[in-house]
Amino acid sequence: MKIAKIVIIVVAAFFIFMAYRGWAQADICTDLALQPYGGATITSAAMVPPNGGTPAYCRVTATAGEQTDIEVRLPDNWKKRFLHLGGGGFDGITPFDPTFPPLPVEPPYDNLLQQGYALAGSNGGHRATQYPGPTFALGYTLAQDYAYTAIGTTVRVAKALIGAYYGERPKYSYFVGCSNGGRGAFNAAAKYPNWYDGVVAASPSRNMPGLSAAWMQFMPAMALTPGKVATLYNATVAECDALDGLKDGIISNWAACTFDPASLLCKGTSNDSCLTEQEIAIVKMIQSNLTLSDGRLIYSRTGVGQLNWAYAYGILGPGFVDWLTLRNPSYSSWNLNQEFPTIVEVLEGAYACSGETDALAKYLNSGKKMIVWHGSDDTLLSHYDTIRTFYDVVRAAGPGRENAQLYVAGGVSHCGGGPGADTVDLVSAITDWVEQGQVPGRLLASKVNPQTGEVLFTRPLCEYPKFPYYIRGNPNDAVSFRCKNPEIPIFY
Ligand SMILES: [Ca+2]
Repeated sequence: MKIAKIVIIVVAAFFIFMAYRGWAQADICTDLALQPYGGATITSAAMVPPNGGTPAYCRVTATAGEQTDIEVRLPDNWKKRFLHLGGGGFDGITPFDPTFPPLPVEPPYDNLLQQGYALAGSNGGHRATQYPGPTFALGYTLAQDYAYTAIGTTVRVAKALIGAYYGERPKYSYFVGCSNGGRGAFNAAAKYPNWYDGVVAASPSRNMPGLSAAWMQFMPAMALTPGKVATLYNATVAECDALDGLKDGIISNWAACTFDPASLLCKGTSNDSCLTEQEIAIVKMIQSNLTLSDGRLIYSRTGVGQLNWAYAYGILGPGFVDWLTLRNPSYSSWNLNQEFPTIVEVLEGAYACSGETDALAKYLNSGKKMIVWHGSDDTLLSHYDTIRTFYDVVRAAGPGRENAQLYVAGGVSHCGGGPGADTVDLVSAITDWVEQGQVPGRLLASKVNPQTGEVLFTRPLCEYPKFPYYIRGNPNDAVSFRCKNPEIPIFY
């Protein structure tokens, strides 16, 4: 009887303590709105109650500089981890915006909160509601924030809030992003190396001068009908699919694929099942390295998925060249050799848009980690260029090479999609590398039904230059494949 009473008192005391702790933590959360942190004005701070497996978290919104909007989520079960989420495209919304697409290389935010990561992200320095598309680029400060400084602002604010809320700084800090957010990952490592331990750059737009020029050059491809683009894609798959040992609609051994678009030349009248000589020339141009008249390579050839989003060149090329570089929206006399020095001077010189090779090499040599991932069916950016520029960095890094890992996902489009296995948890991969010293090697990727969440098939994600080669057994199971080197690996 006496023991039972003591147990009841202890249990009651425990619950009172837990409730008090909850209230106290809620007070600490709302108190964050009372003063600025990291130079930002806190616009709201409130607890979000637990929901299913997602722990309660303190949700903070802040604004800094001209238009940098920041959101930070601080979970109750914090494991001393900080994860900075990159943006995308021309930015203008935070990665927490409901219209921001989920990334296949990271688990959903609720899962990340469950795993004890404090999350943060920004709108990249401007509000899309006021500045849609590239229109922000005419403002120097907004353009500079987009180039990279919004990253520094966000990490400063997030770490100050983390310090105030938990009473200590994060032990491990990461950055993950895709496309423009992949460029952000390189900039995080290059410009703010002391703030991060590991970064994940997915489908990155790091080579901003090269890709801006490429999109301008590629604009004639906008004339190709979707039917002709599909004919080209399907003919390439028909010829190259089995080079990886399995006809599954995925070209995993893309390095060995030498499909010649000239084989699709129209015999009679042009229709969607063939290409004219002029169209073949456009395709060959897009699938060749882009060079200046002096022979200098500025953007590597593109993969088989490149033409699928050709319509976007007309927004992206002028966005980065007319608006951001030349600051002249009505510019119309594009000339590659004439404009390229200006593009480099503005995007790399003035704005420092691209993570610098020497700074990235230094980051790697200090023991910090980097994972780079790109789909071989990317619809906007060249995985060949990502490979080429990755090797620029690791060659410069020397012994720091061991701290960088590259993956090319066969048949995957821009930041996911396409026939290939696009879903892979690179946040866990970088975390295990940083916190446990577990070097990421062969990883497990899957193709998931976006409606039902059902796993349709799995594939190994092999460390570059290896690709998944089918051996035997269930073609939907990754164990039926081994990671194999192509006969002629592409390193540049
Ligand atoms: Ca195949």
